[in-house]
Amino acid sequence: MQARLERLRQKMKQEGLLALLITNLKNIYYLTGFWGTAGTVLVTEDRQVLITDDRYITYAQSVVTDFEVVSNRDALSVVAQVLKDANLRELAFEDEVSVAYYHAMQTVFERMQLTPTTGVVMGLRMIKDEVEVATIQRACQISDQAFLDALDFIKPGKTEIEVANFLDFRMREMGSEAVSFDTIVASGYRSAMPHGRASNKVIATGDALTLDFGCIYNHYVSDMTRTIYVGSVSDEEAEIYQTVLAANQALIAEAKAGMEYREFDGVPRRVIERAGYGSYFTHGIGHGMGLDVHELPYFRQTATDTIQAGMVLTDEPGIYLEGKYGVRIEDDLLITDTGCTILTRAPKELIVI
Ligand SMILES: [Mn+2]
Repeated sequence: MQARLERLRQKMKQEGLLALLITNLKNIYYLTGFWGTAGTVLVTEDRQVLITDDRYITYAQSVVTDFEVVSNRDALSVVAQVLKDANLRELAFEDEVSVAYYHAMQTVFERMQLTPTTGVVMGLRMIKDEVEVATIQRACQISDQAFLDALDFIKPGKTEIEVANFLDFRMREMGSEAVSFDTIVASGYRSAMPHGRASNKVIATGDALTLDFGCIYNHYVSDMTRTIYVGSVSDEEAEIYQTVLAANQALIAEAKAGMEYREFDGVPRRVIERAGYGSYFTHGIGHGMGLDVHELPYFRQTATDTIQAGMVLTDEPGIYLEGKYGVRIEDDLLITDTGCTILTRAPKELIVI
């Protein structure tokens, strides 16, 4: 936690921010260890304060070690006092606040310069430390095991929702606190919809079945996708499957610190293009994940930023033939200086159950 605060102060210095108001609750957890619905953080050059209310104060005092902890339901008045004590006339804030909150700030900080910022703490969160990596790894192990167990559960005649409920419940049994997003179970023609949430459709023999799911373990997420076949698989589906798998594996072979964002997307995309399915890979290759299931960085074909050691990124190529079927395979990768570590270990060979 101390290291995170130091990194934040360094970044504030680089960006010329004398005081930063942090209202994003996950950013607050990241910096302080406090997880709750009422939290406001102010960081200046020499003070860091967490403001919560009486519902959380005992808990906050027990888990937060590096911040002053204050209970006050009027958090902005506390912020105003700290700024006044330090003679500060400007305040930076996270630009994701609501318009109503911004108006409240304009009232409280009437004579101060208010500066919106984007991605200050989110930028720090891109690089995971050892504790974060270990936590994400556990979340991935839980979803790996739930997938293996689901292979025994899935039968023709079950509905997609029944399969989703099974996955969700198994992950809970293994210690997850929630799903990281609504579980996607998309069978047959619905597998061509990249985000086909589980429906009442009955799974039939001959269906492709895409399972995209993840859990939250100690606040950190997993996010994985596997496509399997029920009863049988056609030659075209098998060819598409092997193409998507080759794309997924090409990125695993190439990914390492220093790779440009556009290459992270480009390496697997070229595999799919060469196979003639380029126009059927309709989304980006992946995203960062951690406290949020979608967080920085995101990948575009024009981005020349480079990926860095400590990032946890998804590798999720897909091919979708509308009205017929689709395939997506998704792993979570930890980027290292020499390559990457695959955090999701569930089998990827073509499975027919
Ligand atoms: Mn994903």
